[in-house]
Amino acid sequence: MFLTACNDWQSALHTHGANARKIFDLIWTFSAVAITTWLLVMLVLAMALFRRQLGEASRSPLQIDSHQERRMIRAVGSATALTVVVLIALTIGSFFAGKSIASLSGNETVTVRVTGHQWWWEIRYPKIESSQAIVTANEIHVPVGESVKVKLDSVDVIHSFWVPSLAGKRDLIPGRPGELTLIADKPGIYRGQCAEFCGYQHAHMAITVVAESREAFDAWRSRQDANAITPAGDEERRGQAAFLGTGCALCHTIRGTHASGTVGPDLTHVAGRHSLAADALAMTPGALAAWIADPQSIKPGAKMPSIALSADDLNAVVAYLGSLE
Ligand code: HEC
Ligand SMILES: [Cu+2]
Repeated sequence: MFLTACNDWQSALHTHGANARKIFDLIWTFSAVAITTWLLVMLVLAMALFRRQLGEASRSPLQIDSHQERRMIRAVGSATALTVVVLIALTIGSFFAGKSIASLSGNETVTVRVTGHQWWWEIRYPKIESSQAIVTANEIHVPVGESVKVKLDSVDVIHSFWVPSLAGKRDLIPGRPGELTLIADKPGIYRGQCAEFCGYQHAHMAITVVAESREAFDAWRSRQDANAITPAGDEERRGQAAFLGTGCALCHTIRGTHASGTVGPDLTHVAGRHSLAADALAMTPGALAAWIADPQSIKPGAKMPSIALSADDLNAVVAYLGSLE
């Protein structure tokens, strides 16, 4: 339902938030001025060529008409002055757009920390009164119409956070935290991408923003707050044992078990997400199995090795992870 309503889910020209709208206005202003200038230049060029054809060129270039010379100096002088005025006007416009984007910050109701990793996004919601800190990956949930502070950092190389329908770009620089304010004024699923080349799988480093009502957001948050469910059936129990026994736990955390690795995404509620591996795959049992069986064929170079599991163990791990909503 969301997706059909939003084929404009990743476009700076289809804005769904105040921050993105201000940038959109600036895009239009710059484009309009540039197009007008180009048309005027073309018009003057055409006039000049036309006059040349009419015979002015047959006059000797050495014969100077001082009256015409003065007119030309005046014309070129005014065009130069106009160019300077336009440049200054655009600079001022850009300055004020930046200022009004900055003025959006200050009354955020939700804070989320986004940490860039090669090639996925770690998402953290700090502790609030009613809930502990939440860690998830590649998917940010926000309440519609509320200001959300996004704090940005990276643990390896420079990445760039860009969800064009909602806000402008901001780099994630290791050791130099940045932030931006994001407001979604319509429920929906918005896609974003890393916008700074960060290595081999840069193109497979997408992020999803789910904008939902305050009630749905609170419900999501309290689901995330809970530890992972205890496996209910035999298959899931076998899957959990295989997960904990084959090294997955060295890199992944599942709260409520002894798996507490932090190299890869937190998997406590992995099945509740829309996608896998930074939107490289949709979240389905088949995709989950394909990813675990051979992550290197899906995202070559990804920091998860292919681990040999027996077919039964693989199915059991998929059943277990698939139950972690
Ligand atoms: C050496 C560390 C490491 C080991 C061991 C490891 N993983 Fe991963 N895993 C990662 C990293 C890093 C990612 C993120 C890859 C990316 O998106 O680029 C990942 C991603 C995943 C994802 C996708 C999560 C998401 O939300 O997108 C799943 C599921 C997963 N791993 C399951 C497993 C299972 C099951 C095992 C054991 C068979 C395992 N991993 C072993 C590092 C590891
Ligand atoms: Cu990146």
